[in-house]
Amino acid sequence: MFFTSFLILFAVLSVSFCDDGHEMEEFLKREYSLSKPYQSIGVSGSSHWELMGDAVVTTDHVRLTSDQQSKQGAVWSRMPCHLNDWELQVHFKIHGQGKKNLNGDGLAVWYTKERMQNGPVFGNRDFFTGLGVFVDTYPNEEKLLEAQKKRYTPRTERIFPYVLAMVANGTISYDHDRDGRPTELGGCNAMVRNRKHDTFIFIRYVRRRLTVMIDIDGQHEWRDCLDIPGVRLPQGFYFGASAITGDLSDNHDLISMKLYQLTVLRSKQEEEQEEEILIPSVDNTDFYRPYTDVESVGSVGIFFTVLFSMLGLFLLVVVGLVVYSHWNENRRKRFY
Ligand SMILES: [Ca+2]
Repeated sequence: MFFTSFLILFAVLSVSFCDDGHEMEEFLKREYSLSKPYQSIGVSGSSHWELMGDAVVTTDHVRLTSDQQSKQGAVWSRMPCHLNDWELQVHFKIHGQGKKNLNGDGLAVWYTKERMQNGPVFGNRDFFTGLGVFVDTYPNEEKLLEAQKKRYTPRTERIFPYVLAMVANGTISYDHDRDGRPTELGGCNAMVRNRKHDTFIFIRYVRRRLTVMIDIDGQHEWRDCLDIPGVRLPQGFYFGASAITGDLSDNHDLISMKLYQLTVLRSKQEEEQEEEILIPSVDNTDFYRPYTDVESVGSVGIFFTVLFSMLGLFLLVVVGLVVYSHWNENRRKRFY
């Protein structure tokens, strides 16, 4: 009951965050954008962007990984971003020789406190602080369950490639084997691989609302992917992109990342109420670990069942002993 009231309260709060009737203007911020020609990226300290790992620059793109096994690469902005409201348009291309599901692992777009640290999360470190938007091209959980000869339940079913957003505070791990399901904020299927036309992801953060859209069908139309209110991202984090290959591979190419500053008119009252965000979080904490919650409710349930059974048994034994001693006493009385 308490939990249900909590959910209702969260729903009401969420609705108030949905209200977004303000007009916006956008300005391209060149210092946070990456586009052709990619002059002197990673070559000197003068560039706004820095390369790492296996990433290389050509005239047409920044190739985060080539279509070869066990590669990882990234590109990171050198400058922390202090904008309130922004929109990042990412033009990318994922392509390779592998047939369906024989390719991997995907690419990620970042807005994080940390930068230039390689690791297992699409070529970036785990336990990151900030936002990650992943284009996951390999269904790890499905393959794992197949290998264990377990059935794939509709609840966990997804069509890959899958776009997913995660907000973390430095203490949450990305579950690679489960394709990030336990920490997923939202996501959508996106058939982005080996397309002839251009493919884009659009990440908008306005008034603490995170919206991700995709344009992947060559129609120049944005399609909704996820829309989450109450997302708190601090200022002063870094934009970046990374990719990784394992046993399976793909070319992960970045053609451009364009950052737009959005000017959102806020009332004086709104500005006063706006407190500085220090740690990334999402207001509706139900978003976190929905699967582990279900599992832990299950184990809690078992715990209480066992506990109450034992208490019941104990009570029965006590009642039994009392009845027995009374009966014994009465019997003795009858004898004497
Ligand atoms: Ca995966």
